Amino acid sequence: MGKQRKILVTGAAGQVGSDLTRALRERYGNQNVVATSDQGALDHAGPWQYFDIRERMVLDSIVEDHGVDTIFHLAALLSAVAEKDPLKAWDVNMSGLLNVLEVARLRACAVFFPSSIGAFGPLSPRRYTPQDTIQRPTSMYGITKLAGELLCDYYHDHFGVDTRGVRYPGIISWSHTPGGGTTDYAVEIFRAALTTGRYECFLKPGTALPMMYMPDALRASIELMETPAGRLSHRNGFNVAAMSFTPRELAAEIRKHIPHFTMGYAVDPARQAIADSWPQSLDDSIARQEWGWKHEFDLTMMVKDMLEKLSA
Ligand code: NAD
Ligand code: AKB
Repeated sequence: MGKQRKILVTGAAGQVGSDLTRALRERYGNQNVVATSDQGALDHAGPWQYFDIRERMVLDSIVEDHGVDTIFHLAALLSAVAEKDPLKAWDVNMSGLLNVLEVARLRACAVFFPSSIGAFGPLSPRRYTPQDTIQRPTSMYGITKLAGELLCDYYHDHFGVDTRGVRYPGIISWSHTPGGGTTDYAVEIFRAALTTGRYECFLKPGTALPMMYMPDALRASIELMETPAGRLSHRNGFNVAAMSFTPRELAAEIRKHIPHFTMGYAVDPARQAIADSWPQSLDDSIARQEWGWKHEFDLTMMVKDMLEKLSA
């Protein structure tokens, strides 16, 4: 994004959307970033509006009124919530994305669409899962994320829409609670460690999953959108990696700072089944080659920063 942009963020009241809205406003100016969501707290430092992403005409009028040229489309139902109401998840995740792509096509907007490690499935290689490999997700969330990647490719290839996106790992952050995903334990654990000193984990102790600290996730999203288009062979669903750990390893790292912290396990079979179908780690060499992606935070740095920020 070399030029000044007029940006619309959907899902701006969520875990990623609230931090991304702040980061985009710092970079492009408060008035150039419109924050939207169907509910929750929106940052009022710039323009904001509540609407349901399934209402295409409302989306179109916001884009027209504000002269929007770039949409960061984050509104979605996450994996655990989606599995409880799969039809609604299909509706919100797919109708929402289709509305964004149609408005982007008609009004010449660029689109950022975050996919997920959930777009992989049990037939994908589980360690260092490659960029281009078999994808047969078994959760409704994963199905919508894979279909979303393909739809974004389609709108670029057939209509010339500048679609781009990454497959976020589980995102860890301190400023906002997570929205109902399988990786939420890796956020909840920090508040529990600092308050009660104990956490009951809903995944088994040895469940390895790819994770990323929020500052890296924000940078990945903005840097991809700012990359000159000519450098990109892929466009959507870039693997981006930072760290990979199990609940047992995360607890051990937290214990280095809070020695009395203890963790028990009350495994949720639904979320465990989803986690067992996802990669344990990602190969993100394509993102590193094509647009210079590089993570900054590893497990040690992330845990230290999380505890400092939450304590403050
Ligand atoms: P979240 O659940 O915290 O926030 C989702 C936001 O979407 C909320 O503001 C919610 O109110 C809004 N929303 C839901 N339904 C809507 C509707 N019908 N109309 C308008 N808005 C609606 O999710 P998040 O963690 O911030 O995730 C943001 C995006 O990143 C999602 O697309 C998610 O799939 C993707 N992602 C997140 C993670 C993660 O670990 N947080 C990992 C991989 C991918
Ligand atoms: C979830 O667990 O649903 C998200 C994700 C990894 O997509 N955090």
